[in-house]
Amino acid sequence: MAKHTSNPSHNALPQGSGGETQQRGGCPLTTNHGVPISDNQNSLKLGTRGPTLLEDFVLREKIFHFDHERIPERIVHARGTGVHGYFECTQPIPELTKASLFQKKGERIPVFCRFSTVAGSKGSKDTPRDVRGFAVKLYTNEGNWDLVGNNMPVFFIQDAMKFPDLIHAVKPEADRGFPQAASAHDTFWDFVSLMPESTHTVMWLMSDRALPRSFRTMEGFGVHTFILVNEKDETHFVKFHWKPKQGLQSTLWDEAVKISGADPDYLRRDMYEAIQAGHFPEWELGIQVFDKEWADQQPYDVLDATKIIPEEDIPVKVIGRMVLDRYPDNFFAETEQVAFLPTNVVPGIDFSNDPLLQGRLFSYLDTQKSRLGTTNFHQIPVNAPKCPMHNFQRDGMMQTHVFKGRATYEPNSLDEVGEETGPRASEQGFTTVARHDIEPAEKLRVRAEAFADHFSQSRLFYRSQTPVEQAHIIAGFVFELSKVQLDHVRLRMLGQLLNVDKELAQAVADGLGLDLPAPIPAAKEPFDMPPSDALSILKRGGAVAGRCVGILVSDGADKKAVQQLQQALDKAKVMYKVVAEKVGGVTLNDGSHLKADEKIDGAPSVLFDAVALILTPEEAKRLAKLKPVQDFVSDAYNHCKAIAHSDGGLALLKNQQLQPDAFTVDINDAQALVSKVSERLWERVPQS
Ligand code: HDE
Repeated sequence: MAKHTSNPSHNALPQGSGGETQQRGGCPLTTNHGVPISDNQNSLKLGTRGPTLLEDFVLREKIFHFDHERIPERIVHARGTGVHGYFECTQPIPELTKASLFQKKGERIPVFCRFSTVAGSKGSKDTPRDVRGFAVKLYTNEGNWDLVGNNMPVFFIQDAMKFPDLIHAVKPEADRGFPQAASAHDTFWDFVSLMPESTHTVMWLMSDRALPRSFRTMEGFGVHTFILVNEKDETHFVKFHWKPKQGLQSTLWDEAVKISGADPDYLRRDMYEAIQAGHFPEWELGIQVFDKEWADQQPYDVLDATKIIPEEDIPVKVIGRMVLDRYPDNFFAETEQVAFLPTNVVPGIDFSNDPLLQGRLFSYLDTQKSRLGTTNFHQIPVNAPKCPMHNFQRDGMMQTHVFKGRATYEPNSLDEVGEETGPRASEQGFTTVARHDIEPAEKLRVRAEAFADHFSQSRLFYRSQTPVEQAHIIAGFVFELSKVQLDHVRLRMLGQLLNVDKELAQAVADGLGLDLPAPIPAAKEPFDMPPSDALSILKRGGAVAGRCVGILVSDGADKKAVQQLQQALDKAKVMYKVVAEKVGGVTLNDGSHLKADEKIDGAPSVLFDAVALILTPEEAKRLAKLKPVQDFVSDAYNHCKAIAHSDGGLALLKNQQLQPDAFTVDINDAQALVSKVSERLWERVPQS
């Protein structure tokens, strides 16, 4: 029999559920309708061992709600992590735009930012080779502006018409349901090898940009050309850039593969831990501004989303900064339910005629209705504007506003009898700017001639990379095409690569053990553009603060060395985790106890930017026999990371036949480790 507990008095109950989200300790447990519950352990049965009764509304409500906890995942970008923060205007640009967020230096507005992978399901890993979403909702005082971008400045296709085909090709193959979160399969390469316009973005996808070390070390791009409109209705074209203060950094493919086994949540955990530790990631918002006359002189079309504007041609002007400083309180309510809409623009920002952007303007509103189930998704707190919002839209599923009065239409004259009339459109409101550059034309289902050059910028990207990065791109192509089982697809892709760079195509063919086919004729002959350093990660580098070091310790490790290292890391704002054979920790040489954060096989060195090996020679000898210890050391070395070592640590390296070099430093020189935390010694491993 259920034990009877006395019900709390109704006066103590929280106010009706609507806004009540605080789960106070000790407050009465109730049903969704506010009825206090006395027993949350047992269902209502006939006798002690009899069948459960249908009348048990407490059980049925609980199970009913549980059964419906999931909502459809996003059709793309299903896996992501969101963070709150703020945007601050650092350089007002009233001459370019009337958008309120760019008018006053120092003015801050809240933002919500969601980072994502594209192809994988919600439960897939964080570190596949993939484009990353970089979507920012800026809650301005004239409505929400959503800058729904990616970590690559170009896209696979030029026209929205091809988006479902692209996504069908990259998602798990329709008959077999795999591979998950991977582009290394027949259908993806079949599609892109038939779509020369994809080549430029495929170059980015094969590069280290597709393997970010952290969401914090990625750039963000609005991709499309947008339009800025000032008070006088003058217009300028604009491209938006987010530049990370943390610098750029990626992982190696071998690391990414191992990370996905060790910690499938690597990127979201990294963001969570950095924010918990007070290392708030920051990006500068930059703009490339140009006018129609300039655009008309370029050898590519600025409305073509497969093209960049080299930063050497139009420098990026910094106008603001974004700081992310608060992890959501509730993943589902915020990160899962956030709905980004490229149609969310504010007065002062307008759309260009980019045919990919134009298609997106339909898609996002449409998808939110099917994903969130109601046209009232804008009322979900993370989606609601933080400025006043009034209109005559009413009712619908899950309506949470209780509108007063009977003014649900406009015009009305209800004020004449003393009633509220409701809101009115104002001249200050959003107006689509008149564009005089669009000539009257026929309706045509065509692709503009100016979109025809698919290879010049693919070549520009490849030739702007360092030799190390070029080697990674070649290895990326070789790996992916090795997973393709259709010979004709491999050959066709090699034929496309010949249009990009002959040496690249030859190296990929060599890696596959294939002869080069004849080139596939290009729609427009590519030409050479001057290399752009901004396209390389390694030419730009990363910052030390916010990185993470793994400190492997053994019993008897020198306390002074451990402390000195910890102090140096703290001073440089570098995070660290203590790793030991057992999670209980170790006894240091002064008899004190050092608790471990991780057990060695739960924290392989792929999870860290650099490592320290603080072991006694005796313990090093014993631990060298353990596979996770061997991997910890050899992976750190082969992934070209800095390694600080005690004598025992050095013995571990030698035991693995690893030669000391400029990036293996004495543990007593903690500063040497700190200075190398965001770098790699590429000479350690031959890159081809
Ligand atoms: Fe998206 N995209 N997309 N996309 N996209 C979605 O909207 C779509 C494109 C991007 O964290 C979906 O709410 C079409 C380019 C991000 O919630 C969907 C086309 C760029 C996110 C959709 C594109 C993006 C999405 C799925 C071609 C970079 C995640 C769920 C016309 C500029 C936002 C959703 C988040 C999400 C459609 C192309 C970025 C289906 C039709 C180009 C970052 O509406």
